[in-house]
Parts: sequence; structure tokens; C-alpha cells
Amino acid sequence: MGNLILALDKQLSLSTLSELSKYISKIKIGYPLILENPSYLDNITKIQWDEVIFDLKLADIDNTMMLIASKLLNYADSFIAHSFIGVEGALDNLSSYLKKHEKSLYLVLSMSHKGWNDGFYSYLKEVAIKVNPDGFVVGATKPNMIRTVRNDFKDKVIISPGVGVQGANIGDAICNGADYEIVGRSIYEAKDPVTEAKRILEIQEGRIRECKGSEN
Ligand code: BMP
Repeated sequence: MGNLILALDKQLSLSTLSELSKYISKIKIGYPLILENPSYLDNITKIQWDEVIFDLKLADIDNTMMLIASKLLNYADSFIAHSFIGVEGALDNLSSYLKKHEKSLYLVLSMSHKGWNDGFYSYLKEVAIKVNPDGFVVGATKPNMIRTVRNDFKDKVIISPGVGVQGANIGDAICNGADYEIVGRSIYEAKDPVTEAKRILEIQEGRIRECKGSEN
């Protein structure tokens, strides 16, 4: 199946989505898709995904974040939250709430855009240690940060956006320690999203073979 997560920020037809799900088993959705057409979420549930990740980058007090998550429990396997909001009164209770409902939690540790300040990483790491989520979001455009987070959190899942349009090369994030690369526009804006997804997966596979091979 490859190590890809589809960031679906625009609607694709159900048939295209269904075809894509044969090659990509995890999907990330967020505000753009939900606000474009809330009823599109029903299409997501018509397909058997390994994981549906809700990327709302939750960053609020505990009660508000839990209210938001409660509306989406029927659709979601996991949620992404910001780590900078801290533990007490925020991520502590969100984390317990999601555990109770058997949902996973990812915390953002380093974003892919230029303006993100990795100088705060030591604070975010402290929060991450306390919250002990299932995984982290670390930008694929930040290979050093992927290596740092992998070194600091050996058993956590790292999901990595920024591949393609934002400039990171396919496969590099995995070679640096990420588990999955998140790809949006390169696939959903392609003329033929399915062919493009297959092409990206092939490149990813080749790159992984190259770098993991050279590790042995
Ligand atoms: P694209 O491949 O089209 O650049 O999409 C990347 C996806 O990952 C978008 O949904 C974006 O919101 C998300 N993302 C990101 O690009 N950088 C981050 O640091 C964190 C993200 O969630």
C-alpha cells in the first residue's frame, strides 16, 4: 500500500476516491473540504479506509476541542491538534476524551512552511512527552526536524506534509524517519489523480528502497 496519506482538501468524485483508496489507505481531511460541502463526509464513510484523520489543528480549551471532536466521532479515526496550547486544561483532557472513544491523537511538532519557528521545539517536546499522543506531524520540508523527532520519539508515528507542491521530494521524509508522507494538491489537482497517485507511490517505493538499502 505504500506510505502515503491523501490530503483531500477538495472534493473528488466518489468513483475517483474509491479508485484512489485501492492505492492509498489513509486520508486526511479538514476545514477546506468540510466547509466546501459538509455532506461530502458521507462519501468518505462509503469507502473502507485504514484511517480517516481529521486535521482541524485543534488549538483551544479542552471543552471546546472535545465538543468539536464529539461532532465527528462517527467519521474519524484520529484527530490532529496543536501542541503549543499546552497540557493542563487543554491537551490532557482532549487526550483522555479521544482515548475513551478509541480515537488517535497527533500533535503538530514542526510545520512545513518557512515561517514556522523551530526554536520552540524544546517546549513542544516537553508538551509531547506529557501528553504522550499516538503520533506527530512534522513537515517534510524539514528533514533535520524529522530526524530530531524520530530520535526523540522512537515509537511514535510521524506523518509528514509538504511533499510535491511545497517542495519536498517524494520519499525523503520517509528516508529521514517519517512513517507516512501526506500529499494533497499533487494528487487531487492532477488531471488523472489515480495515475498520479500510482506514479508518486512508485517513486516513493524506489526512493525508500534506495535509502533503506544503503542503511544496511
Ligand atoms: P499539499 O500537498 O497540497 O501541500 O497539502 C498538504 C496538506 O498538509 C494540507 O492539507 C495542509 O493543510 C497540511 N499541512 C501542511 O501542509 N503543513 C503542515 O505543517 C501541517 C499540515 O497539516
